Amino acid sequence: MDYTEFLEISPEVKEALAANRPVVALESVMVAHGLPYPVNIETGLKMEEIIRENGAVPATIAMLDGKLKVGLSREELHHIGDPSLHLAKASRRDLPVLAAQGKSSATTVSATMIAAHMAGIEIMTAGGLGGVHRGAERTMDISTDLEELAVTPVLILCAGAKAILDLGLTLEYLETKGVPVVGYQTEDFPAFFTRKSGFPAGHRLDTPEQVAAAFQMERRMGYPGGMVVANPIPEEYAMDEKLIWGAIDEAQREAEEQGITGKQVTPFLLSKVSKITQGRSVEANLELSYANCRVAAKIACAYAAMK
Ligand code: PSU
Ligand code: MN
Repeated sequence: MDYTEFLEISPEVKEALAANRPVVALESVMVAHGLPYPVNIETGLKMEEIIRENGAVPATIAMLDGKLKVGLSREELHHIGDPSLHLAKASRRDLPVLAAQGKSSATTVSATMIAAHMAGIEIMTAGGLGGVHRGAERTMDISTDLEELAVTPVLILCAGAKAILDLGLTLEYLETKGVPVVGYQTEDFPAFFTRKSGFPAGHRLDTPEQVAAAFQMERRMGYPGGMVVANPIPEEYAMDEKLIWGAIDEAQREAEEQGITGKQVTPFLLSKVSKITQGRSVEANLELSYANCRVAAKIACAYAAMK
């Protein structure tokens, strides 16, 4: 397929892909909506730097003026992180309309997977994976990220999922959709701010090579979808369980009281949790993101070496 009408790959990423060098895609909602300004931009740049230090080429993805940009320049990253621009958050359903209208938006995991796949990138890392929200039996709020994982062959390295979701139901949903879930050096599916959720990840793998081999096998078997690899937050940065679960419960109650729904739910909960924990959740978020970039780059290197 010729995607050039709406896909623009940076020269650096294009060159790396042509030479079969490892590339790691990054979503942009974390920079646009997941972190406070200006920490968001510094973090976006630092994540790219860490990926480089670990031998891969970073490709942050966003939609700018109707084009899916794969590999943002510094200026473009600053643009994405500028809160005064109120950039939208685009998932799968939004991309065609935004592209037709020439609009700009940060991309969620699902939209980033779509662009990465069009560009030929197979490994990505994400701030947070969307999932089945608490109370989904009433609201039907289930992130399209999970559907995307079932149909698009991209590996997502993340720190598990936040307890703003129903983690048990999120794992059930991924099982129904046939998406492999791997714990990286852990049996337990991590809960983002903490190392354990109490729910088992499907499989434990311990090295980048093992993960790359499993992902390559999924490709050889002709599966259409991707894989979730969950890397627990480094021990020294893990949050106190009582503090974080309490903060999430409180934020959840406020969201219900204020009638927050739809795509506003996640950003609302995250900023409340940050306030309640006096910024400690943001600090943990930064550290686990850096750790994820290291592991994602190593997996991308191992995967490229196998090709
Ligand atoms: N969960 C988080 N942090 C995030 C997101 C989810 O803990 O930043 C973002 C990601 O971009 C994810 C998207 O793809 O929100 C999912 O949004 P929704 O729940 O509206 O599908
Ligand atoms: Mn939703």
